[in-house]
Amino acid sequence: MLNSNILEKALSGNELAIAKLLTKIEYMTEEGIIALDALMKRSGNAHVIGITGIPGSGKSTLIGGIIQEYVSRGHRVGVIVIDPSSPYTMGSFMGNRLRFQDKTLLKNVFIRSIASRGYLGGVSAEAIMLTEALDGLGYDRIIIETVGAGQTDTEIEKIVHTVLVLVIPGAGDDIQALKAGIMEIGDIYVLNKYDRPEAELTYNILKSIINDNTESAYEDKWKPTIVKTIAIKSEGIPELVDKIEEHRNYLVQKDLFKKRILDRRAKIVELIVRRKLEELVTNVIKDKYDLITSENIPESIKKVMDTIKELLR
Ligand SMILES: Nc1nc2c(ncn2[C@@H]2O[C@H](COP(=O)(O)OP(=O)(O)O)[C@@H](O)[C@H]2O)c(=O)[nH]1
Ligand SMILES: [Mg+2]
Repeated sequence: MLNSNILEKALSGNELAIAKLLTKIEYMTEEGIIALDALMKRSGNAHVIGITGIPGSGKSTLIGGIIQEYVSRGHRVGVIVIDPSSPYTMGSFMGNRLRFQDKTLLKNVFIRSIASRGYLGGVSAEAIMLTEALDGLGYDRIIIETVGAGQTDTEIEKIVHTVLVLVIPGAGDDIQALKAGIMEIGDIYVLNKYDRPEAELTYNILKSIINDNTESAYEDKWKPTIVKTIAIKSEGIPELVDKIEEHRNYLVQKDLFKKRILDRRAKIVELIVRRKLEELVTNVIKDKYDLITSENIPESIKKVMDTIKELLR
């Protein structure tokens, strides 16, 4: 049973309660699933933003700026960082400005980092469940930072409303990826580190690639744009947030806002079922190892499948 106290506390903004609740949800405990169900009845309002780009391109620094901009505009921001290596704290987003000690920020921002669990750059069931939870808890702008690795990072577009692709000056690989159409997923391309020497050249290349990629595809479709930023100096952030809001309005107008939410919920079901099936296969193989004969592969497959079907009945 779920201790309803913790849910109430979380809903009233108690940071510790939120952290505990999210852990239960992330690990799919019985209480966690009940809490998620309760929160999902309240979710469906948040605008979800995915940020991808190669390591070191400035995603976290940029998110720090976006957080401040959104909070100053009266929003509550939830951040989910999918990173296999480094755990993030509020401090790492706010740099050395120490603005994170600001009470308003603390009250209106929640940051959670989760391990990627092998889904490099992709989305996991955990990421989507935490998105639903933060949405249900009243965070109305949610940012997901993924470790972008070009080709592997194409799942994110299915669960977020707006995809930001970070590009940095002189990043030949990024530009090649764009040319190959691999990174066509961006709604907004952020050319960060605009203080770098090759910035303008990269901007021009990026602009022509984006125009080539999308020119024919328009009619009334969203036209991807480029925003120049210098995240370490918080330059270009208000313009970027304006663009995100413009994209949000576009989605609402085209009836796509709710559709993305329904897609992400369908994705949760899919991911959890896949996870459970995978566990089942692992267990059957382990428990019924004698079903497997190395001489007859088709027969072994059939036996294992039959056992699984039996268990599912
Ligand atoms: N010159 C410059 N450096 C930046 C800018 N934005 C971020 N950085 C630096 O780039 C490095 C990587 O930033 P980080 O936000 O951790 O990148 P992430 O790995 O994409 O999350 C850090 O040392 C930042 O200070 C920028 O606009 N200009
Ligand atoms: Mg980062």
